[in-house]
Amino acid sequence: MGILLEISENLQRGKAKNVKELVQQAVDEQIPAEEILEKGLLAGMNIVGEKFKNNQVFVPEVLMAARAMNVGAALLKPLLAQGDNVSKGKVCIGTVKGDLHDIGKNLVKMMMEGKGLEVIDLGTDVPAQTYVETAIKENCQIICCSALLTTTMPVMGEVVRAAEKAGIRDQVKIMVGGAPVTESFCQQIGADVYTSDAASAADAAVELCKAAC
Ligand code: B1M
Repeated sequence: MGILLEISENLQRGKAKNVKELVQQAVDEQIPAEEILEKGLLAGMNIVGEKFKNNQVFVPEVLMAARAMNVGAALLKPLLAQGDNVSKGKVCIGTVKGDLHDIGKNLVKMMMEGKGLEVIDLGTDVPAQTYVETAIKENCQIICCSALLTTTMPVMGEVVRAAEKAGIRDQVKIMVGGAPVTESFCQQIGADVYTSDAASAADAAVELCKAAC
């Protein structure tokens, strides 16, 4: 069995210790970190997601898989985050109010840090006002919102409106993403940029910061 498949299968079984060892082995074998992430960890998480949807696995199994995913991703972090130390811009990021999913948000953060952006992590369950207050206090060029639930996506619209109300909408860009979010939803709520994955979110954020300077 290929090592990436082994990572995926151990992640699906929530075997964090095995995942950690296998990811380290893959790194030692010089497999690129992006490939280990995509074809090992994320491939396994996608299968868990499908099984969760079909009631073949339940919350405890998903939590164990998520833990294994985080352990593996933490090992890859220094390899994915190889940007220089000069800050290319400042961003605050969080998963919106009512939503506790943080794996994708953490990946976006990791990729952004890798591109040299300074990232303030607001965590999960973040109210619209907190994004805006942080952007003002910390002088962020971008607010980044992640949502994984169709029921929490509307909070992203609240963030746009809160930024307008605070009078900072022309000074801050708002980026949105997460599995149920789409380009048309982004346009509908008046956000600036939607990207479907963490790597393109980081690229887009760097471009937005360049344009803002
Ligand atoms: Co949840 N869950 N979950 N869950 N969970 C989903 C999202 C779901 C699709 C599963 C399903 O039914 N198929 C479903 C949502 C359905 C819907 O809204 N229509 C669902 C549900 C229903 C729930 C609960 C309500 C279940 C319950 O309790 N009955 C509950 C809600 C809790 C809450 O948030 N209030 C719940 C709970 C959980 C766990 C706690 C068990 C766990 C989360 C653990 C954690 O995050 N620490 C969990 C998980 C793990 C999932 C699935 C299986 C995997 C999500 C994930 O991490 N994917 C998920 C099924 C699925 O998505 N297929 C599911 C991997 C991650 C890397 O992808 O986050 O999409 P993602 O991020 C991607 C891109 O989207 C993008 O970059 C990332 C990688 O490139 N991206 C951005 C993300 N944010 C971005 C921001 C950007 C740009 C790109 O710019 C700012």
